[in-house]
Amino acid sequence: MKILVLGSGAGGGFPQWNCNCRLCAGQRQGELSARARTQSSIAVSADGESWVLLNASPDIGQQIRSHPQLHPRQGLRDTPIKAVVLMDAQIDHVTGLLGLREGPCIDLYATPCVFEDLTTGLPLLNVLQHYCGTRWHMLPVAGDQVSAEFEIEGFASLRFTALAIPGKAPPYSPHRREQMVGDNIALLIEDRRDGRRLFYSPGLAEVGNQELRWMSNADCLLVDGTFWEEDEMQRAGLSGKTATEMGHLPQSASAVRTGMVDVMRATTARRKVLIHINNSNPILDEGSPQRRVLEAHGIEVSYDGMEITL
Ligand code: HKS
Ligand code: ZN
Ligand code: ZN
Repeated sequence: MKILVLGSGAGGGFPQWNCNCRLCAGQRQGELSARARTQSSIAVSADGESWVLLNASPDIGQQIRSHPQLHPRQGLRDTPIKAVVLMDAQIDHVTGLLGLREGPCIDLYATPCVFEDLTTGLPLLNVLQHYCGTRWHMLPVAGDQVSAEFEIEGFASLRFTALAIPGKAPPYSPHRREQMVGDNIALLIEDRRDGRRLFYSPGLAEVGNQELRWMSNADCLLVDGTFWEEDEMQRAGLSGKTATEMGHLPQSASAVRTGMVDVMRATTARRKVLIHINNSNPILDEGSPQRRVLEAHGIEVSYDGMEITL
């Protein structure tokens, strides 16, 4: 299985257009050793020819342009992107669908909650009916069904499993205030040819026993790297909200919970990689002490253009 990191940043990317924090300003001035990052999305392939997009970032145009694997090959109009799977309905994960409007009808895989949000609060799919249109593939993760196995046509060797994870519906969602099963999923992708598994979860609010079991079964983890600390945004004067309130488990442990670093250390995955990194996160600075901590535990920080072969 091949994995392309198209974008490794959280919403707003890095540096964020309106942000003058130490990291954003430092990156702009060239004072930090820190790469710019687009908003998160990855592409997965079994054969290196056909690709599935996991989330569709608002930066999709730039992301496709800078990855030759995703360029048209045969014929006048063509794309190797055969399907899109959505992990949630957040703006930074779905608005790239509009950027695919010039192409063929989009084969779209998502939960009932996400299809609902994208036809009500943020009616992207209604809009797309006037362009390429979308073919809906419902992932039955809702109510008491917390996981669903599925296949994607053209990717015969890949076995996908969608897993309900704790999280929130987007701010614009009609049911923002009452969490529902299916608002957020993680994905486990196994290549039947060699049994290798990827666990992908760019927005993970909490790692319970179930999540830890799924993570322990993976060869590669590509998980929520949004915040280093619970009160990172508050301490930098950027926001009043904590990581928990925003639906992201920080990498550091806090008084009340284990952090993502310790969670990853408890697993045996060969690759442990962070994605969806917010502009406020000190791990963006390659010279930071936080980056040394990650290195000491064999944890990688993904970057735009990173390629992983499992
Ligand atoms: C900034 C943003 C922070 C940010 C927050 C979240 C909150 C939101 C919600 C996120 C993201 C970036 N870049 N989605 O101000 O620095 O309230 O539901 O997902 O990508 S979480
Ligand atoms: Zn986000
Ligand atoms: Zn910033």
